[in-house]
Amino acid sequence: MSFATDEIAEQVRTLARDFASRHIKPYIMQWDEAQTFPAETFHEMGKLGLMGVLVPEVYGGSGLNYAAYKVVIEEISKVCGSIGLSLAAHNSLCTSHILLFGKEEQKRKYLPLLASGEWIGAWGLTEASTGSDAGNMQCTAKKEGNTWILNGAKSWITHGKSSQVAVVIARTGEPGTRNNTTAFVVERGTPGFSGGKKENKLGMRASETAEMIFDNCIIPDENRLGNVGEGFKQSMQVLDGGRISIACLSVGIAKGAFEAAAKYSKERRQFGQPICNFQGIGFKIADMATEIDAAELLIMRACELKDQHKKVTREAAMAKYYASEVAVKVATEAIQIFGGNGYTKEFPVEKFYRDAKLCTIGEGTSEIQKIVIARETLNGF
Ligand code: COS
Repeated sequence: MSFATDEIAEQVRTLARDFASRHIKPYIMQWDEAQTFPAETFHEMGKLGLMGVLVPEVYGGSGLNYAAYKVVIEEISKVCGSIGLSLAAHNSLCTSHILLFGKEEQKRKYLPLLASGEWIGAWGLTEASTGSDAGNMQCTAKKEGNTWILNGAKSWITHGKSSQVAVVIARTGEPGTRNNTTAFVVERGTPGFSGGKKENKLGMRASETAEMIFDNCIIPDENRLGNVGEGFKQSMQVLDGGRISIACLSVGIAKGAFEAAAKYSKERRQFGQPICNFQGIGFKIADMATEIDAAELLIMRACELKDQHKKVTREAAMAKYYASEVAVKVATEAIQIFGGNGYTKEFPVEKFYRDAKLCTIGEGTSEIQKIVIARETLNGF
């Protein structure tokens, strides 16, 4: 396994890096303080092809592979975790669900709007009482003639208020089995569909997280994604890709924090010399660099398998678990290297620290990843 990326991925890196430095970096603290979700920034990223990285060109996307997608999420997240998170959720959850399980007409209708960034997507699996136990959801869809009537609420949804379209997974059978949920596409403006409470969060504050509420929301059967009863299994497959995204987001945050801390350790002087000369700091730098590289290697393996259309459940869970824990650790050490300065909003690392924590929770906690890794590993014996 090598760190070499192909020419296309390098071009994408330059594009994403340039966009992040000109259109994201100057505003991150302002957005963070006010919890502003900068929808316009996503429309602009759409014009550059960053909102449909994995979508084939025939549906208006960039038609790139996971290796290039990794670079996009990482470069944006190095500058701002919030924007990286929203970009990842849009690409890998809502858009990927339609790409993986939509009928041809559904793909032709929705993917060009999502890939161009004209529409921002949301994905509704989680509910207030069912986070890790996602299969136990309470939101229902009842068939009436050629329509479905949705009732219930989804919680912790990225773009729950600002999205123009959402993929929603609802119970279509009796509780207690994993074959009783179905996925639907719900457009904003459909009567009975509204955005609810917006969360006030520790980090990732410029990425909107909100409830989606369904009150006798009537959807045509043509908006059903795949077969009745497949919602949970589809979601698990979507999350295999989503977890790679969160791993990329994590490594982006870790690299952002690391680069800031490494530079600072060479500039900051104590006892008459730069603090990087002290072994206490050097050992931290060594651990941070090694763990970031290890996380990146796990991600590259998962991306390679995904690009080969192989099952990636175990490798995606490993990459997500390890990279997210590394992000928290690296951001914590970065603050330690910055000392008192790192604890203030004058320096960049406190934001990396707050943003990083989400990565060990969203799209399956570290504990859920360990369950998945253990099960998949033991299956081989
Ligand atoms: N790919 C394809 N199929 C999968 C799969 C995957 N990655 N994971 C599970 N399935 C299938 C199983 O094979 C099983 O199929 P059968 O009924 O045909 O045997 C079915 O789905 C049910 O799987 P399982 O029995 O493992 O379901 P559990 O309820 O035990 O759930 C965990 C397993 C805990 C792994 C799952 O609920 C999970 O990932 N929870 C976290 C959800 C999450 O990440 N939420 C955050 C979303 S934030 S956007």
